[in-house]
Amino acid sequence: MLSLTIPRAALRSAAAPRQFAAAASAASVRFASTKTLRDAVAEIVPAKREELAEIKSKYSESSLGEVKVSNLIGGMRGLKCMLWEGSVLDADSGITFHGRSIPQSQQELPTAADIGRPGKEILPESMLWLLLTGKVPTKEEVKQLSEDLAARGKLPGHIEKIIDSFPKTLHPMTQFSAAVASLNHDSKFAEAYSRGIKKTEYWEPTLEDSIDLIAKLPAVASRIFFNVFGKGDGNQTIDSSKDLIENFTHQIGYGDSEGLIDYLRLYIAIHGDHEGGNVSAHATHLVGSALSDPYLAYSAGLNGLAGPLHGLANQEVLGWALELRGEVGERPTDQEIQDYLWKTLKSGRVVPGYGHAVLRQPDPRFTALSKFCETRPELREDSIVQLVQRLSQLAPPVLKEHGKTKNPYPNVDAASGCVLYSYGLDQFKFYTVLFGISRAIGALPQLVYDRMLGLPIERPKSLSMEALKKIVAN
Ligand code: CMX
Repeated sequence: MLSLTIPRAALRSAAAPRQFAAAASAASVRFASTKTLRDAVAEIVPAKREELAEIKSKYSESSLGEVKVSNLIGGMRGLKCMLWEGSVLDADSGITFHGRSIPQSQQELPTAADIGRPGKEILPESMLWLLLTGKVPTKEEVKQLSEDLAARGKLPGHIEKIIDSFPKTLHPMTQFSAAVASLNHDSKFAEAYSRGIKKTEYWEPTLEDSIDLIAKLPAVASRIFFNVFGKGDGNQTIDSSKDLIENFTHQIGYGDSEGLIDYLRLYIAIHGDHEGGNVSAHATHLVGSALSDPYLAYSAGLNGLAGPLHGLANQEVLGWALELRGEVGERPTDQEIQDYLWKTLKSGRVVPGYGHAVLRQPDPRFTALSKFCETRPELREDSIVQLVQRLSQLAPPVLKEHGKTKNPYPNVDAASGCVLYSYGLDQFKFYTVLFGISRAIGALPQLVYDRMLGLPIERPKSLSMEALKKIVAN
């Protein structure tokens, strides 16, 4: 198997930026006309810096709206106070990645078939490239990136030992976040920083760490999966001719499910970025702003993702749907579903998978996953997938009548876990870990942007109620 990766020895030595460049050009030998990801990112640096300098000089004093007390006590909803390059979320039309909607991304970004693998869905590698560079990669560039990730994917022995020492009863997300933080043992950013690297060069080892981390997340996840659920082999077997998700699906023991492999490619690609204000993205950005290395920053993001109002919701949705079936049977009537929705709401619980802090229409990610289900006979006929679809019709009127949530429509989590379950991946405590593999391809590119643009440490102003009252009383 031919590896295109940057030579490990060069990287392990936490090379100076010049060496990163040299290593990267060695990686580009195979496809003479094909850029490495590092070169593609380096290309955009001058223009991005110029763009920010222009915004600073022309608009620093322009207002983006007033800050109301309701913003301060209401979770900062709607406050425009963070720069985020990869994606923008519109309340009605949903997410766009560097201006491309999910359907446009599905049309434009290289798929598994484009790099000679079975499957039709977007490769997360393609999405990563788009998020980092703003450009659609060629098939060759994606193939090269896929091979580079495969070459970086194995875990160091000390990390395996750390993961193996966790009790099986520890939630997989806690294990995931702790293992990711421990990977900072080999952080090239931390090493370069302690050597005194210049601020303008921070982005380079940040990029190296980010790519290393994205490459290793499947191995961390599959080791946890093996230890907790006893499936897969825990050995992180990686074949460089397979893409990231195909390798991962093999690692967790589902490599013979072509449907699940393709579903996971789509799932990981479209869960990657959802602009900057969501908890996992924001936490990564916030912690990274203190110049914590990408491992520490992303570990913080994962801790946020593990919350039930955020990434844990996909696990909650499945639990809720199974409870519903357990109570009223496999083929509930519409009335039984509506009654169960009311029962949930009246008991003071939220209906998981519904509502959103920004979106005010059905989540296009939910729509994309639903469309995937429509193309697959094995899913179309599955009772839990059918229940998801019926809920998406029946829940919004109930939530509207309930009158609390500003968005009564399904979000991505309404479907994501249930499809995994249908494919036999029924270890639902693992679902948020899958989301965590994905969110890295959005949150880490922003960390590269943060450092490319020299963004400062984040430090908003807080007020006590006493201080707040003094201001508003005047
Ligand atoms: N079921 C019942 N009540 C809901 C609700 C739901 N699905 N969604 C919101 N509400 C309630 C809120 O709890 C809030 O009630 P209180 O005023 O009593 O506190 C009220 O409606 C207003 O909330 P909102 O402004 O519409 O929503 P928020 O921005 O505060 O919260 C979210 C957004 C996603 C946390 C919320 O809709 C929710 O809890 N949904 C269920 C969990 C879920 O699916 N999370 C996944 C989101 C996607 C992701 O991040 O991965």
